[in-house]
Amino acid sequence: MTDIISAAPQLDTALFPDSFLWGAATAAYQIEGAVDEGGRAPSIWDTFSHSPGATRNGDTGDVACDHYHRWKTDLDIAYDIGLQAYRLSVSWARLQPDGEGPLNPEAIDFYRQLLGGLAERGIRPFVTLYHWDMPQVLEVAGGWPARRTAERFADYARLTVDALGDLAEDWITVNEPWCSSFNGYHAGTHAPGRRDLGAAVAAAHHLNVAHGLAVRSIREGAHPQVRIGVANLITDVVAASDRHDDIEAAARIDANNNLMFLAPPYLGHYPAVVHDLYDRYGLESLIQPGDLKTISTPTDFVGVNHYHQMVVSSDPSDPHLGASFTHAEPASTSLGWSIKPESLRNVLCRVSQEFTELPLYVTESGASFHDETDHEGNVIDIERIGYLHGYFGAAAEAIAAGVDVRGYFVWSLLDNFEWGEGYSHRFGLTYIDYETQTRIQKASAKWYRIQIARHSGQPKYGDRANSGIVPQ
Ligand code: IFM
Repeated sequence: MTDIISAAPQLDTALFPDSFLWGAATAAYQIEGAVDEGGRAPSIWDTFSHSPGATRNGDTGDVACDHYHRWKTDLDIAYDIGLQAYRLSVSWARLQPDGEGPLNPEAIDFYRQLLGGLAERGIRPFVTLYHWDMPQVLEVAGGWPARRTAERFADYARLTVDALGDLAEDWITVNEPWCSSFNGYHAGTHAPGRRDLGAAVAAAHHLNVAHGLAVRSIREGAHPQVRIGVANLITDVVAASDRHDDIEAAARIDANNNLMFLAPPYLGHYPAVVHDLYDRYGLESLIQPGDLKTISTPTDFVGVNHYHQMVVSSDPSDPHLGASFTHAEPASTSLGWSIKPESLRNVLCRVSQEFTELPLYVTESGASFHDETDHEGNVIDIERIGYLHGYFGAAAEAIAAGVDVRGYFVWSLLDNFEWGEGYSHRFGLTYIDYETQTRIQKASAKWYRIQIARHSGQPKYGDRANSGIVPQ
């Protein structure tokens, strides 16, 4: 293993600023399990994953990585890798099982322990308030297509930051609203599994409103000084050719996937191309006076989740966007996504040039493979090392071009429940044997530890030497 890692390509860590944060990310429903414990109520993902045929192999998050019970082990792994920052999400269905009213004290206690464990290990938390596990009761009441859900979310956000904001200074309101709205309410491939484009458009606008209302409500709460951002999935969209119809098709995909969620918070409007697509599905009539001001309430940083490049062709047979796409060559992950590092550089440069001068964090980027243990029990994920080497290098290129990239959270710290794909694709730096819940640091985790140590030699946040934690 050591030989393999030392033969692997190494990052030029001098290209990253001294204060650069080396992190990894997870999300509650993907790792916690314990869905019936601690006063948690069902979320839309519990309902969806238990619906026949909804996920690959009928997989659910019922147990997942059992992180709810094994969080100390997992934080020790994070520490051992040398992570300086860890992005996690808190579960709305755990913290506020009824979708309104006071928070659940057992859940507060759990997350206070978890955040306290990070503090002990000198790891800076970035906490996401909504990574897709809305209480089912709110979906029954209308879900994201109902405006009231945005108001419920703002209340939950404020109560949560009031309860935990002394332990975490960096908060992310909503993760990837494109997935929640269009996968959840139009494609039906994510919870709640609806197939109604009008509902998806309403969900998209209300997720944007939810973000803005949450920023305001947090600022009125007990910890107004916390730093706040939203994490969008930003895809590098390119036209398959220089033909006019392909370029127009790419613009429509870009409008749907990127502009609908990037323009309102930073530019304060929906661009004409978004209105052209969605006014006939009710967008204009959903926008109430003051909404765009609310959505563009100032924030402190931008979360960029990025995975791949899409190559788009005009496709008149597609009734939604008149477009079809392939994933860019040359290499691909187990999900068929391209491994094309310049796509990360492209989106980082684009966000800073076209949308905002706020600091950027790569809040997710990573690659799935069908990792397996070898005869010695090791997981030699050379492809993932190649991916990380390329994508971190692309972040360095963006930094060299003047983009203020402050950190990078590898998706993911652990193999986990990959939503509709269940457990069939592994994104982790850490291999999970789901039968035994054994954790094995993959070669990529060991490679990452070396890069972090080469860059910094010591942690950037807290004082690890005095933490009292002595990991194995
Ligand atoms: O696993 C997901 C994560 O929850 C959100 N962003 C994309 C990842 C990989 O699909």
